[in-house]
Amino acid sequence: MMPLSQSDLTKAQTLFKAYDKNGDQRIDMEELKALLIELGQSFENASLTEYFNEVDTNGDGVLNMKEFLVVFQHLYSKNGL
Ligand SMILES: [Ca+2]
Ligand SMILES: [Ca+2]
Repeated sequence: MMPLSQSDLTKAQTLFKAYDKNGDQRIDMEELKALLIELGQSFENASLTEYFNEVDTNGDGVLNMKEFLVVFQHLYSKNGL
């Protein structure tokens, strides 16, 4: 994993807030799905679940900011967002 620059961190936080539709400071599966679709990533539902479980490292069923940063890095390394 490459370290995130301050501007990447800001970008990640902006995305996080924009897609945290219910404002609970967590990204759930539906919110992640909306984000990925918006960014043009296509996921089969099964692989989305698999992916979500993979990045949800503490297993509480939602992504906190720290967990979301991993998603951000995956997106970043794929598309250079
Ligand atoms: Ca949320
Ligand atoms: Ca989690």
